[in-house]
Amino acid sequence: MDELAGLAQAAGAEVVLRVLQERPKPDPSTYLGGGKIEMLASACAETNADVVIFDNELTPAQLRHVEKEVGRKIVDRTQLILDIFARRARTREGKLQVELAQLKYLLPRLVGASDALSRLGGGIGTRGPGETKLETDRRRIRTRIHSVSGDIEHVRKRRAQLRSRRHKAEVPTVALVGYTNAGKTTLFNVLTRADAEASNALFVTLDPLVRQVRLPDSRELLMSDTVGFIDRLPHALVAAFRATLEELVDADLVLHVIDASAPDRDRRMNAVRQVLTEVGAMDVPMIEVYNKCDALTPDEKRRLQEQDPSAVRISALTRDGLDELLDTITSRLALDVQRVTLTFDPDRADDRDRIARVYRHGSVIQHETRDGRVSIVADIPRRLVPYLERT
Ligand SMILES: Nc1nc2c(ncn2[C@@H]2O[C@H](COP(=O)(O)OP(=O)(O)OP(=O)(O)O)[C@@H](O)[C@H]2O)c(=O)[nH]1
Ligand SMILES: [Mg+2]
Repeated sequence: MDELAGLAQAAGAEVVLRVLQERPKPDPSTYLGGGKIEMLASACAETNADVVIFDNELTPAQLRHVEKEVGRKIVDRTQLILDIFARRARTREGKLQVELAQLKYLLPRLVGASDALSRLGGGIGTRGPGETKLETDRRRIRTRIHSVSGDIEHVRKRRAQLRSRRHKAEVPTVALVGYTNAGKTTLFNVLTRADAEASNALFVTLDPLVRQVRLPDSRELLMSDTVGFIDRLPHALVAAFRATLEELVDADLVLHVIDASAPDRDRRMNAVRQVLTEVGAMDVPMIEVYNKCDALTPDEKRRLQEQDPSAVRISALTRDGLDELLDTITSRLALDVQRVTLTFDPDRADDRDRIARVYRHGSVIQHETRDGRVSIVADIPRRLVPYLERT
């Protein structure tokens, strides 16, 4: 319920009342029991609530029933999350992805519900693609889904091209993932000296950002920050954000950023792993990074250490543990430096290209030309040695 309240705030609502119902399972047609609905209706009247938000997904029939009985706008968890995403999306790609998810959420809810269209994008902030399209029929939605999917596919291809160009540059990519509010952007900013927006609200970051990280002795990597995850992330959203999430599958290393101070830490970690599985990113090498360790009591710190001795514990806020984190990243990516002697034929174009890359990625100790051969002694990141040696 706390998380739901956080989501409601992120959508611009103020929480005035929380209601729980305990029953083995929801009523298939009315969702809540009869007494509970009456109680909810009068509580809404007393507190002047405009909207009732449910932590679950309601069927169209349940939704209509509750709406009629309570006389308030009803929003379910999925719609709430879609609404936040709609408010936060900035780039064209982000907006397209959210629109696709909203349309897919809407389509099955159109059946027999003449008022359903007015629900399109109608969470709290009402920023969806809807509203202006009240009269849109199902066929037009299908057409729109088709065209948005096409646009997203286009973006996906362009991303793939960018990625392969990056691969050619032989600079490894590290992707930050984690539950929303875990501190990904804060860590990203500290490591890349960027100033992306970080804040104590849910789903602040939607559009992926990639920046360079330069370490001492010319080690170099690209870091990407992206959308956070949440428990029961609407499936339509995961599907729509596939283009964004595919960046993860292609990363050389994933940092799973964990809010170590969250009371429901394990549940959140599992939610992240589930999304990673869904987008096929479980095979990418991963480091679990426990962030916000400054907010732990000494006792909690000790327990964390005992539970997982190999975990990296940091605080992006106080910068504690960042050196250790960088060392771990370095060794996992084989960025540690190795001294090698390489010889090249400067008459060959591919060798001239290799020489340029030795200078770009390594530090050259000695450069000699003898009998038309170039011989270079250099310190080079271990992962690049196979690329730079003559074959
Ligand atoms: N105490 C403490 N707070 C932190 C730390 N790192 C981040 N925070 C706070 O946690 C909140 C969320 O940080 P963000 O960096 O925006 O989190 P995020 O994972 O990018 O979140 P979304 O983009 O919304 O998914 C902010 O209020 C940060 O100041 C930390 O090491 N210690
Ligand atoms: Mg963020």
